[in-house]
Amino acid sequence: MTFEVITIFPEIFNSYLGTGVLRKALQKGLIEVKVNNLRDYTVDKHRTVDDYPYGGGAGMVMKPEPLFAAIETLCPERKERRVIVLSPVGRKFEQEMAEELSKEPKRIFLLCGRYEAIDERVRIALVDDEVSIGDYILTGGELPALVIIDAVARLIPGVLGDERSAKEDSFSSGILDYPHYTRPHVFRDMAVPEVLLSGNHREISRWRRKEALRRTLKQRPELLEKIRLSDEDRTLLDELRRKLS
Ligand code: 4HQ
Repeated sequence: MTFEVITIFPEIFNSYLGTGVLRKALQKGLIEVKVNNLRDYTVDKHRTVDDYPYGGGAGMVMKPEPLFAAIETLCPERKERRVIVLSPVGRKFEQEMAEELSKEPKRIFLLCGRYEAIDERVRIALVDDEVSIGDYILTGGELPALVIIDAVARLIPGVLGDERSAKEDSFSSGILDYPHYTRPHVFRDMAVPEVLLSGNHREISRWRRKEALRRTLKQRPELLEKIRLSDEDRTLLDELRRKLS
């Protein structure tokens, strides 16, 4: 899996990619991230990447030439690449897209915009997908690029220490994660639920499922419409709804 980032602020990536799980994954060669400086693909003295918008209006627009030069130099054959532009206008990035990308054999180009916008001809001629990480406005596409790299990388076999971790967390099941506890048994008058100390694994599973459903019902009820519920899930949900009303 190779990510080709294109940015005018390559330094942003050093700290995050140089830390923790991603640093290890890069060391082991499980993922590759090439951070390309867009200004290296300019030809003028001032290494200009932006210009005024035709038609007027606020903010600057990213010029097409450096972006075309970067992508065409890094990947002269159009094959074996997927070009993603980070933009609030894009399709929402969710776990499902992370799973898709983690199986993608091609090099994934992540275009990080700054300023107001990117010249539309870049979209038309080069971009395969526009992706948004959420409905808010950031100052650049660098954080969204890191979000995507992070979410995709942890799904690649070998990146997380324990293969179960990626499978068992929130969203892989379609509902929210259950509550977790570690020692001490009692902390500031709050005790760990006894069932977790019981050693009864069927009871523990049932409790976890119920608590996961409780959280989902409270925080993200729409998720319950999207998944297939077992008979036991329905029973647990009925119990939860009865106590709520
Ligand atoms: N951007 N998800 C880059 C975003 C954004 C988002 C605004 C993209 C600024 C220059 N990108 N431009 N949300 O807010 O991906």
